[in-house]
Amino acid sequence: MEKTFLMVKPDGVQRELIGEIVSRFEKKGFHLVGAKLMSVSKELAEQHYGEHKERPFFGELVDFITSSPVFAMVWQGENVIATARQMMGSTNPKDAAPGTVRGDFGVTVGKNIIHGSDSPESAEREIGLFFKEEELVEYTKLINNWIY
Ligand code: YYY
Ligand code: MG
Repeated sequence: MEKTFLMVKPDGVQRELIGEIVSRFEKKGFHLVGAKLMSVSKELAEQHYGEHKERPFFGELVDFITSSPVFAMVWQGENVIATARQMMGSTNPKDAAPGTVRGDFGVTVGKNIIHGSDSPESAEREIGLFFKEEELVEYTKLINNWIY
């Protein structure tokens, strides 16, 4: 089953939105298989956001993501990568639809609450950056029989 990497960013943690965000993905029917509250080092931030290295906002993005703890997660489910992106909403909260995390809680692009992998390749890369294999669990959730 497909897996994705989601992260409540420092603004979401400081604003006490971890529970709200986890709850949305749980209620949707996705399956949490890894999670931790952690600080992001400068090295990890630069690797994670490597695709944006040349963008003007890169320095601020790295400073922001390392400024306070994040809540890193791995979620599993059918089509979870694309569906989680829809549930997050557009990158800029001003364009994000109501009902999405960024649409409901964000105001500005620099503080948009949540990160989510944008493709199967990013998901594999980002899960590998943030989690060791032994930090992910496999378990049966009986409710899955009522989802699939
Ligand atoms: O994948 P997603 O987070 O929706 O957007 P990206 O284009 O990958 O950008 C990563 C991150 O960078 C974004 O969540 C906020 C920040 N950012 C910014 O501060 N200013 C921009 N003009 C674009 C992105
Ligand atoms: Mg992205």
